[in-house]
Amino acid sequence: MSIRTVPITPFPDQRPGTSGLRKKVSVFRQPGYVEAFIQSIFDALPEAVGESVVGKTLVLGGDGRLFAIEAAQTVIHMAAANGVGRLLVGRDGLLSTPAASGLIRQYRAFGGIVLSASHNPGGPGGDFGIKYNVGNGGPAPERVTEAIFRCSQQISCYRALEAPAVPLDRIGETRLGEMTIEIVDPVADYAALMERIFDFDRLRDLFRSGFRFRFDAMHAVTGPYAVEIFERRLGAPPGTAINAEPLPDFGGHHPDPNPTHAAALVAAMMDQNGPDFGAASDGDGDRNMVIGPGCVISPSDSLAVLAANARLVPWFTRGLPGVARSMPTSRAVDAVAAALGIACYETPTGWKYFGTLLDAGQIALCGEESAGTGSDHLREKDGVWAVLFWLNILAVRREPVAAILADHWRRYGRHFYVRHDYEGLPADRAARLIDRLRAGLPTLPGQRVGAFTVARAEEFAYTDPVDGSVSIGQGICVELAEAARIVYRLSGTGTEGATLRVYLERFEADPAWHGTGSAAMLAPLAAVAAALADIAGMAGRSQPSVVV
Ligand code: VG1
Ligand code: CO
Repeated sequence: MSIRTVPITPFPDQRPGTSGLRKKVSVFRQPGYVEAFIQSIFDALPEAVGESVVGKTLVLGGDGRLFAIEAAQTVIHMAAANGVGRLLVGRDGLLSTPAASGLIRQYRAFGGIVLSASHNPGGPGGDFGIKYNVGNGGPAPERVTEAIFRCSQQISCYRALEAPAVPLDRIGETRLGEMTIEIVDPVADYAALMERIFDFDRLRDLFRSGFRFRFDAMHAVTGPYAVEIFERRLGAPPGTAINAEPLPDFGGHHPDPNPTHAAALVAAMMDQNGPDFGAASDGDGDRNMVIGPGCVISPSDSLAVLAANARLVPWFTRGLPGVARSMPTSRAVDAVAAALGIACYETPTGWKYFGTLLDAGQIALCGEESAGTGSDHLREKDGVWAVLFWLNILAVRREPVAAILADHWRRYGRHFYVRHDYEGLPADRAARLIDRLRAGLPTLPGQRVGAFTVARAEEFAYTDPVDGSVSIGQGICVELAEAARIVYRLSGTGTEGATLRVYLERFEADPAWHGTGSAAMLAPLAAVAAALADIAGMAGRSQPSVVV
């Protein structure tokens, strides 16, 4: 076995986005592309986090999508050549993103590499991705991802061990050169952690009482987790987890748990004789969609309900020190925090911004409007955990989901919410649209737009309250005097052109309105949002391509 040092020229497009580097599978398949990025991670760490990987433990896993096995072998051979001491790998290369985060923490690893493009589609025409997580188990902060990008632009060679592929299908230890490889059960440690967080006895009672639950794993990574936890440990009937076998192309579907892509689950939940509770998660298992009979729960509302009911869960019996949400997420959780008298932080989009607050103990629960919810139990959003949180609440309260929601809105008011995505825009046009909005910000306050008056208009910038790091250009916010808000930002996870996201929110205290649909309540605001940004003129679109 010998270490090869292979000359390579930089790829210009290796800047990580909102959550790692995501590109088409065909881009990742270019000779040397994966190698250049992985070597850049190893090269960046001494400067970015103060230590190299030499002699350290790393965690490796992914969502099993097409190209994951090839990429895992590349990472393994490069880790050995770069001096990694021990590599913990999920069996068959599988680890959900939250499980990887948990393993990094549990084994005090130096960091981890997650091979996934998360909620992006997979398969030959789909996407692949690589994400680096640091020692707290969370996504590398901006400082680290920028250092990785800088290294990728200066790279001249990578190192890899010349050796045959390492079998990943059997639990246990092997060696590759000087490196120890430990193949671990991807589910066991994660399931044990969930048992420490939630009231499993009560959950078993719930299922014994005949409670009907359906979990759609969308042929992505959470299938084995769902079968083990919901069916084997909690006694939900076999078949509770559907589409539970991870497939490289997610069965041809898009593993994004929203009403559009999980339409069959939504249809089942709208049926008179449907289950009592439904849920789904995404490619790498960090997102969740939760849904009751006849009612889809918006992720922003879900975060607020979890905050309000946190004490029902053993992990949180002493209450929450504080909560956080990403900026475009609705302010439903702010209302709960205010009532509880705890802090509520507003961070830029992306889980990496919650890490310092969680580490400092300033928050214990956080979430994003994009169906991500998580807590201080690890440092990623966590789909199966969020579903267990809801089940735990339902097991204690024994009320229908719709009643819990209605009660929540009566108490805190309802934040009507919707997101409009305009996908596949030419990048230059999308950038011009944002530039134009930015340029117009100073003139907006006081202006009358439709039935609304602009109260404040700004581009969101964030100073991390723990480490003082500053992130700018995080979205255009237009605050309206009528308890409403519009946010515009460009996606940082897409791989085709640009995606404009328009987030619409409007608060209503009066319960008489709470039963009205979001679309109807937000239609006037949507019209104003489209007009203010001149989406038709600037982007040539009269309708969003996705509404969630
Ligand atoms: C999107 C979401 C963001 C989320 C990110 C990663 O980013 O808006 O809230 O953290 O995806 O989620 P963007 O930049 O496309 O809006 V996942 O489950 O794809 O890791
Ligand atoms: Co994800």
